[in-house]
Amino acid sequence: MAVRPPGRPRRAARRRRAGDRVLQSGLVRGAQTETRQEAVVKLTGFELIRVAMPLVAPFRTSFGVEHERDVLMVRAVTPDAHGWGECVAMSEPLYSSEYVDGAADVIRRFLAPRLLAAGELHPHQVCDLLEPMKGHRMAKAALETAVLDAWLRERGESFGAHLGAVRDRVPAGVSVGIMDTIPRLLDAVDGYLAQGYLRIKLKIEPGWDVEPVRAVRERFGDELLLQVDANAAYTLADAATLARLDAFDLLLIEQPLAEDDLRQHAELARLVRTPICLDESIVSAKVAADAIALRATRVINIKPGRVGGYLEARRIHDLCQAHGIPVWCGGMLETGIGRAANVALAALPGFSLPGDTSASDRYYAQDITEPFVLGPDGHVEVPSGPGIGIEPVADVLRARTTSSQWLGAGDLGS
Ligand code: NPQ
Ligand code: MG
Repeated sequence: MAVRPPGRPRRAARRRRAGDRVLQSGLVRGAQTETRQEAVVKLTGFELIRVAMPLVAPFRTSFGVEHERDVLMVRAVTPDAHGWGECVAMSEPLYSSEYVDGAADVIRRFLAPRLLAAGELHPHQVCDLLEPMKGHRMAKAALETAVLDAWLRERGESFGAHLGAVRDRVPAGVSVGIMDTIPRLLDAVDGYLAQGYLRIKLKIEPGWDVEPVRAVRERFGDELLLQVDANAAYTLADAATLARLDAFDLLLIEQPLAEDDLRQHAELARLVRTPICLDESIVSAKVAADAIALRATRVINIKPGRVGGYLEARRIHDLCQAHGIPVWCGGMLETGIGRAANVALAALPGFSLPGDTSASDRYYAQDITEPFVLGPDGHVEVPSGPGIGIEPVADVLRARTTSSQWLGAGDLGS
């Protein structure tokens, strides 16, 4: 398979991306409707807000058990608007190398000052301005999303419209944690199916794989859309165990091996029939192109935070579309702020599988925004208002905030 590197996209993508650079709006919508001034935002500063969100139930994965989500919110402030970005880093570096204190630190010391020093900027310039600083994609994504949201709110355009959404609602799947016993797992899955979820994802680890999958398949039947997620808990030496999952007609096995095991995933793909889907490994469009070329992945889980933002997420979507690779939108236990943007992304045409775009009450008894609800048909609605289309509820945000800090454009150099 000939794979086009992301540095050299098709002509249509190249045109779109060149337009991404600066002043896209003016070029795409007719320059007469918009002056240069209106195509940029002027940043007054950023507010970093730490929020403690208790989970409705402990969530166990192969890397640990979570009881509470420790969330870093970024609020970008301009003279006329503000915008929100939710950082998906966890409190400990268990999913990937990033963690929330580290993200807050790199934003405060290195990333926010670069954006504030730029004065006026177009949101599509954020990525290039932060590019000299290596890594820290989740931190960069939160900043870029906040700036993009502020810019879109100033223009009255929705996140979905800007990204290229083609649907006003998206099918919802749910991620089911590792349980103590199989009967408890069956009860949990039964409850989610009763609520209307259209696809079940079981978290697996060595010792909790073939039997739980068999039990769920036997109890709920062949029609159930079922997949598993190992969060990198296996090695190639486990190929025979993973091949036993072939008997259960899974949609995919998500991230069986380590983040940097691209070649070994390609090897594993030759030993199992179930499609492999990468999550942790796909940290950029460049790696996505490599993984496709190596045949290490047949499906990709796109998480905007993991890849440095929604614009890079869209590039991966475009790349996958060009290569016939189905994508779906992952989740990082986002509050309504991050969920709103994810749901807009999931409305792009290449998202052909249900995502981990569950309703708010999957994770939180009280979300920080008006809750996302699961429609009776198992779909979640894409917000249509300006920007991400939703705001925190002031009282809830206040009650859940554990600390906040203002990073002002005027404070640079101190
Ligand atoms: C995944 N998410 O697809 C992840 C990983 C994950 C919905 O399965 C706190 C913060 C706990 C982030 C647990 C889902 C988490 C987390 C799991 C992310 O791999
Ligand atoms: Mg995953």
